[in-house]
Amino acid sequence: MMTLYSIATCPFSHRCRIVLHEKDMDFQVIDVDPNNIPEDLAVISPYGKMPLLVERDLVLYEANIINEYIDERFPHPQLMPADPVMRARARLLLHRFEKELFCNIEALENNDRKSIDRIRADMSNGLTMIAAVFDKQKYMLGDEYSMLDVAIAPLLWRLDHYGIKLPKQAASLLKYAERLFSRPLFIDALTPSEKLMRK
Ligand SMILES: N[C@@H](CCC(=O)N[C@@H](CS)C(=O)NCC(=O)O)C(=O)O
Repeated sequence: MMTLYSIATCPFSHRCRIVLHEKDMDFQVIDVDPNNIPEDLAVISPYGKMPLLVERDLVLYEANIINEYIDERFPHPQLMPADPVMRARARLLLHRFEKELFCNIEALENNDRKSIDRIRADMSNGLTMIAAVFDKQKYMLGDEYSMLDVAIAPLLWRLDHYGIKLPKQAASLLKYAERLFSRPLFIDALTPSEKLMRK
């Protein structure tokens, strides 16, 4: 059985919990205290970060790498596109999410006083640029729910929690977010601490 070591409030761990719940398979999620990561996990996690996936002698870290492994190991429902061109595009977009949005998560989590206003504004601008996509389509890659939707959902869930305000032009993004949040499997994947992040 797969074991995911997760932090209950961590958006990266949240991504992996969503994918585990999307697949009909056995798994366990163990919450780890970020201020007291157990020694046996610290030695197998090179950067000391969660999430961490352990399955027999396989140890994986980095949420997107973990998620692609789960998706390939349990292909139904498939979350990465089957077509190589679409798959490459999906990987590029996952990369851009990290470089342009999720690179700010640590500062948002730490509520870094000096830079927090600028970071919130950058996040708001970055997300507003994506919003136009949802004038024409239901999900990030078209009409099918995919790994791209999994990757962005934890950030959209945390907008209020991180103090990120979106302008009116981003209304279609907020509608899209509600579409993601209403999926029963999305709700199953939330930890009690995440449930408290939104009223
Ligand atoms: N790039 C990593 C980021 C993981 C990450 O930053 N996890 C944070 C929690 S959100 C963590 O483990 N922090 C504990 C620490 O740094 O000691 C991924 O995608 O998995």
